[in-house]
Amino acid sequence: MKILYFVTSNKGKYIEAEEKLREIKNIKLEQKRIDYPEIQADTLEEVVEYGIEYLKKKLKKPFILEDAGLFIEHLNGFPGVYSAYVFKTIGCKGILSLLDDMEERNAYFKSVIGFYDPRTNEKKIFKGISKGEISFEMRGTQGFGYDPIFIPEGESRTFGEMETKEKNRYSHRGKSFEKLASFFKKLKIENFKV
Ligand code: ITT
Repeated sequence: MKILYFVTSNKGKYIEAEEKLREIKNIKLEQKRIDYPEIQADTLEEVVEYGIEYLKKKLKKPFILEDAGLFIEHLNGFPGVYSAYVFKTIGCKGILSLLDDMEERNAYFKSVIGFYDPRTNEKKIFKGISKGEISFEMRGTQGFGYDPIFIPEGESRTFGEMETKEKNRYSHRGKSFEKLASFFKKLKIENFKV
């Protein structure tokens, strides 16, 4: 069994990722709480690239990190790369107030995963997007972050009203981790040296 570190402070992310990678029998995902600088940048990709460069000097085993954000069309993509700060300051209620009773509520979540293997210097980026809309009120107690106000396309429930497995079927993270899982399936496990 090979260990793959997931560097994140967010237990909810780890639970969702673990559900997606569980079928890869030879890999065990392990949450690692190490602070890394989340730089102020224009894209999630830049945040992830910087995080890899910082962490590769500290970790001796293969690792992943992930940056995600909520992009609201009517607010020109806000909070986007500022999603964590905005969540800490105004939260879901603040977002609902900004949108007021606006009918135009399209939004999407994006997830960017960075994978790095220090033994081979291999670096990979995997992305996933989930389109949907912002609800008119908070609904549900499952998940984390903006889940109670995001309704994915083709659903009437928010992510906050879904079990992990169901959220993963629609979510940005479900999609990016699906790509990571396919990458591991193709990679001969003997070559995944740890
Ligand atoms: P890390 O330690 O992995 O960085 P984080 O919670 O700070 O954990 P991000 O910076 O990637 O994660 O997330 C930015 C914000 O978006 C943060 O407030 C999250 O709660 C929120 N968010 C990310 N993914 C989400 C999801 O699937 N559902 C709801 N909110 C999400």
